[in-house]
Amino acid sequence: MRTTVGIIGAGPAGLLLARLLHNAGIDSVVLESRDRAYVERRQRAGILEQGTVDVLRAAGAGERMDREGLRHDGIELRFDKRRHRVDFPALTGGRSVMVYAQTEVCKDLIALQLKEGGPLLFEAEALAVEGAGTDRPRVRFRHEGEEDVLECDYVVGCDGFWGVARKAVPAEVTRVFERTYPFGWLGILADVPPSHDELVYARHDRGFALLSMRSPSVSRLYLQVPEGTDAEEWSDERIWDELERRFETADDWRLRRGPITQKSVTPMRSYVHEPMRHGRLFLAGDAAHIVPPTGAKGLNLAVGDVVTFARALVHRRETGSDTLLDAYSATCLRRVWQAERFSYDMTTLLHRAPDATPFEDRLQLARLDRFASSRAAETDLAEGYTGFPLD
Ligand code: RFL
Ligand code: PHB
Repeated sequence: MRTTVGIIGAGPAGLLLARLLHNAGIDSVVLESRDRAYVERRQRAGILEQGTVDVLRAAGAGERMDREGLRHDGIELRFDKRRHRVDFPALTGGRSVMVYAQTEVCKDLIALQLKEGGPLLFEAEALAVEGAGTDRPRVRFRHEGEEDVLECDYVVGCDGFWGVARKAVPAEVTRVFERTYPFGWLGILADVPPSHDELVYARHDRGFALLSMRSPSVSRLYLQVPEGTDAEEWSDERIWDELERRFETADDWRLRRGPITQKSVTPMRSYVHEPMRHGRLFLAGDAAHIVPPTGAKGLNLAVGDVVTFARALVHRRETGSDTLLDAYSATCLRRVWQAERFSYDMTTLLHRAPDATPFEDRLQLARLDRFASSRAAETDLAEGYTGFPLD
């Protein structure tokens, strides 16, 4: 098999890249190790930045998002039983975010790719990227029990944190920057209308809690839990009781309970692999970097990376110049590090470390109180949350 761009992974990064290349008349093949149902059901992100929404629309993948997605103009910060709303458009000159689940973004992009785009092979596992430093990189993969080779002009590793593409970057040119956190998130989906019309980020002495949603009738909620927690240790009643405690307010706000349909625990990590390119191998999305989910940045960063790659390749086709491809890693990393900073700040602002001292607790409350008293502090948060520009 031969193609211009070999794409490993059909998460948001790989699927959107295939779509952007198709629209530019550049052929690609996508290899995805899992089956279609698995990819379409994997519960993850829920928030799309303004820039991501614009990219999906321009790519012709925004039709259902515009019908079913929920535009959100703010979030609520909850601490000390107080509530403070951050108004995004007022602070950022009109920017907002969209609640539209990653599962739905993937479903829309898969349907488009199968209908109009190049090959998208499910249950096709990349085994290794070879010849990244040459003009003819190859992906060795296994599909339907047979080993095969995909020969490419470029390979883009969109295969997530556990993928194989990153391994093809030689250790001597690689630098990894990493931080793990001593807690994780227990996430649930529940068949109950969201208890608030915007997301609620709550800081509590017992730990962080987040109220999010998937639709007007489905709630998505998260609880900070100790690292290594087994979701089965948490009965439904225990989850609701704990959420109720952490979201408690001084007014008459009430948490609605309903049947829990899914339950899982996610570890938290910050991770950056530099550089994001080696020869003709490019890394995009979680394959190159991870942020803790508190800032809702992971999917949006993946989108930024593949837009940057697609632009650079189109530029090369139009001008013969490699300048933008050569700048790929540095261009992406600037934005990545801003998202790393923002996600780290949001995480340390809202979570309670197991060894937190009373001094640190007070500092957290003081940091939160700044948002309620300083427009400059609020503006910084609103700019970070609604997203850093692609350019
Ligand atoms: P993905 O989605 O992990 O997709 C990688 C794909 O590659 C496949 N793969 C392989 N295919 C072939 N051969 C191999 N050897 C392969 N190895 C792996 C995998 O099966 C998979 O299909 O990476 P991508 O595309 O870079 O997308 C990144 C996002 O998924 C991720 O950053 C976000 O989900 C992070 N995230 C959030 N991001 C946001 O922007 N907003 C949010 O609100 C948000 N909330 C979240 C999140 C992540 C969470 N978890 C579970 C980590 C909430 C949670 C709880
Ligand atoms: C989600 O809805 O899954 C979600 C929303 C906001 C976050 C993280 C996850 O910060």
